[in-house]
Amino acid sequence: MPSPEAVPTPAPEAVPTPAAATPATGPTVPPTAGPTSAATDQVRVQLARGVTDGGEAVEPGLEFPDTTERIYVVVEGAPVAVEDPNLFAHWRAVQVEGHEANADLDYVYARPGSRQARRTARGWVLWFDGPYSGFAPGAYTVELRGPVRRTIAFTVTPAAPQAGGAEAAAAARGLNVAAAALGGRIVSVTSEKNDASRSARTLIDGFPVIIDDPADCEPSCGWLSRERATDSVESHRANFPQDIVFGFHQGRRATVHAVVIDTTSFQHWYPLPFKPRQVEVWVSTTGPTEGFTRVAAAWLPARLGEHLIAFAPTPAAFVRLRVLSNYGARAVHLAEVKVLEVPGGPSSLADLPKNIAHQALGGVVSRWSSLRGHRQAAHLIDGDPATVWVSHDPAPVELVLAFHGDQVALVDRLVLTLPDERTLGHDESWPRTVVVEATAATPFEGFEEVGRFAVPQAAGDQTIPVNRRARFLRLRVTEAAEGRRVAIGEVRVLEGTAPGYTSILLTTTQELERQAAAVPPPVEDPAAAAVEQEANDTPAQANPLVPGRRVRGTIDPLGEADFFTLTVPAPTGRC
Ligand SMILES: [Ca+2]
Ligand SMILES: [Ca+2]
Repeated sequence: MPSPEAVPTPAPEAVPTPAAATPATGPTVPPTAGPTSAATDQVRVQLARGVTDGGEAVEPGLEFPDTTERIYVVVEGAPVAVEDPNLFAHWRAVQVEGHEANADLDYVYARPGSRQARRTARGWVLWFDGPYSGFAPGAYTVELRGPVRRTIAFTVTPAAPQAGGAEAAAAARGLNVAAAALGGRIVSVTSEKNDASRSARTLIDGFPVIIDDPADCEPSCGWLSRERATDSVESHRANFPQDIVFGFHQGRRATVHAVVIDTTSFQHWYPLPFKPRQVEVWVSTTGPTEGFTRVAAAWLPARLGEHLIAFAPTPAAFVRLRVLSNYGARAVHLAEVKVLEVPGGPSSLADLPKNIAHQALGGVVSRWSSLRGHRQAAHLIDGDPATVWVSHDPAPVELVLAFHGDQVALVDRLVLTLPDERTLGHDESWPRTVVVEATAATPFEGFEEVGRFAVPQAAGDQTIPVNRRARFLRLRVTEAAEGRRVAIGEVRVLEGTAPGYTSILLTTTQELERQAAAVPPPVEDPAAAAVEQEANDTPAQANPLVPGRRVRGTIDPLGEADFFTLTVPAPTGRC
């Protein structure tokens, strides 16, 4: 649970305000069509946020903020002022965030001894505490059945602004100072399912999920809170708030202006009911458990993907994300959280060498010439020197690296981490001579040599100066111990700085998408490409493939299979 620190009063504009009260005289809702008895016409029914001991509605209305914890149906007048009126209320979510249309929520009976109804001097009061998710925004009805037959429609409106969607998040700019690859860290969390694949740590590793087995959500599945203790609504709500506190590189302050929350799940794991509904962002410049002020409150629609919570630029040494509710599941799940520094001004990370090859910062190994089984190329850029890439073949072997959105980056230097000698297999060795090349074109063309380097033969970091702009960087290991495979623990590419140069990490996803869309499609030479001939849906109908000639096919309808055939001549000599 959160520490019992002094919590500042929420900003007035974010405090839920009750909806305007309906006048307390006259029927709130006209009786539904159909025959009604004279006695029923004397009945008054109101919805309200409260009720007095005497049975009078408090703050009656037909519109309630989504912070409302209970809604009352206040029924006054004959014939309900009897011991057991056989009256019941059917609560329904007509069109409500996080629910199917017309979802049944609850039936409440007005009977002596009911936990959700009581008799008053004026009639009966029935109430509903909402589903686990609470009263999420949307349109509801409550239908009274029995001696009083009414359908009352009411709405629930958000008390806080709606978070921006995926497009707004894609346009948000700023270094993600919470990213572990940029020195960010989890300072504290009120609960986590485990300290590995479902920990708060997985919120800052750069990906919604990281899996190494398509059937299992490991090793990074996003943060999962503890589960509610029991399945009562009270127990569910007692599981909140859940707080995660983020800190930055070397405990520094940053001026921040947005938090991006990614609710993506792995396959069907942790579906929408696990996602947060109401959240708040708090910042502190004094300590991880004190001095927090709230800078934003928002509600998140029940959708997978990124949500943006923007706020006025504010200095922060600690950012606390507070989850006030979810969409009803027994725990809360989040995949990734970014805290964005205000761009354009002095950066808290100005002096931090940024490893733009790191997979969490958009780096990729776009080509490799040789790979030994499970010693993946991704091991080169995962930030962990202990995970090692090993080539399948002896030198020469080569790798091509690319950076965030295939942008041209100013590369200051390249750092190879040579694995500890004791961890090398008997047939593995360090690179001895490497050639570094750069291109602004494609992973296949335009490479110019940056230099040829003798790699000092010692475990640990070996630095190679580059000082060159590159869209793709090729590392050719031209020499290693004879007959042995090449092993490298990590390749870091450190971004340079220069007047007029802006870090490629500041380019937004939206800008990358626009740049990609602006690239004209390649001009097709009709003579250079064959077009598939339908039907080719079975091996017997397979189209021939001609070496050196492209073929264009269409998958239509989705899910169909197209077959092609290739003739491989028999070997003519000894292998
Ligand atoms: Ca993650
Ligand atoms: Ca590694």
